[in-house]
Amino acid sequence: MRTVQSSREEAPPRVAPATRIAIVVSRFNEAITERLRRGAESALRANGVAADDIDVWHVPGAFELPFAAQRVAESGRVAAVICLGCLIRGETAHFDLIATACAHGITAAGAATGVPITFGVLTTESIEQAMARAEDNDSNKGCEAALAALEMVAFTAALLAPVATP
Ligand code: INI
Repeated sequence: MRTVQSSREEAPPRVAPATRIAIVVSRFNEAITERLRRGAESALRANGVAADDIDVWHVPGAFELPFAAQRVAESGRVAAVICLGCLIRGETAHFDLIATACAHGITAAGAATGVPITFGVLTTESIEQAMARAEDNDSNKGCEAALAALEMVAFTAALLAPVATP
């Protein structure tokens, strides 16, 4: 039997050389989303992704993330896409609309393209809660989304690997 499962506790595997990963980051609440981007980039670099193999794209807000992520995934340039954004409930009456559209859109983009697209979008009640999830440590949501992307890249590679016959 071949076990190709990993748990959250296990470190994600280091990537194959020249694995290209995209980060799509929203400019809305930029002070937070730039921290998420830095967290994602350092997690990728720490796991063997070369700086030149990280594509960073910016979009206006979280609502635009699914469209951009799907177009980037369809380009065939990258093994995974990391979406980063920040929605703060207090700042918008349409928080729920944007959050739902964003989450559903990102899920649909991954399903439509077959490219792993991960969700590093904060949905918080306050700026303080958002800051706490964007600090320079392992609880940084960008870091988490980057590690999830690497794990899904390994998952996809394992699915495509030939099965050894006895
Ligand atoms: N976009 C966000 O990423 N976060 C927010 O908190 C936010 N608020 O507060 O409205 C937000 N709005 C912009 C939205 O994502 C779109 O960019 C805009 O509606 C244009 O399509």
